[in-house]
Amino acid sequence: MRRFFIGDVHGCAEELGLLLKSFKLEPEDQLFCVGDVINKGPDSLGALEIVQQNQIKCVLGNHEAHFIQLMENPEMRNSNYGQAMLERWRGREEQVYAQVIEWPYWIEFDDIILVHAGLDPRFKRPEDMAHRVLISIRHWDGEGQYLNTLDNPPWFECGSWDKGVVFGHWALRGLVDLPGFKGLDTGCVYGKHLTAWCPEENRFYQVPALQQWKAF
Ligand SMILES: [Mn+2]
Repeated sequence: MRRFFIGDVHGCAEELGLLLKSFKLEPEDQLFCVGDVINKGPDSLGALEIVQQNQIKCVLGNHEAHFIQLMENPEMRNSNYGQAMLERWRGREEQVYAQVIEWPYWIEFDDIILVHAGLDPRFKRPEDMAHRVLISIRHWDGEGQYLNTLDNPPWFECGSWDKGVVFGHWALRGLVDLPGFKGLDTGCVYGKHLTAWCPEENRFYQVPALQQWKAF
């Protein structure tokens, strides 16, 4: 059995298909996405379809969490902003909602924690951490208030955990390959790469973006 952890897809459905092919999958293999499967890129519905067809287990990214929030709050949903956000789903937003509402904030294995953005350095267990930290942290300010202040150190330099942490969410930083930390957002939607990591082989898999889908 091999596990494949796939970085931020952001609607790059074609690249996701190519990446899956490169694994040369065997029946026992298991597939996981680090969240932010949707938005920004050319084909979010297509990406979600591939996730479903291949039984890829996903954790929530900030983009899915925001979509859920929009769907669950009538005042947000009915605003001009909300309507514009929902238009991209072409009437299939209920179906998308039914899919992403099943995704957890993290998945824990014997040896690995999978989470979209990262962990709160003050705690050992994701159960004890705020959801907003799990889906949006990059830099650690010491108290969990400001999660993206560039002067502060990356969260993974501020704590230690018993298990390896696999995450995404940080395209600007790109691939993180440290003992115990694998950061897989390599900016496919920005014209860079879609990356996966297989712990059983300790190997990265990458496909180049077919084009730059969004300005960096
Ligand atoms: Mn993200």
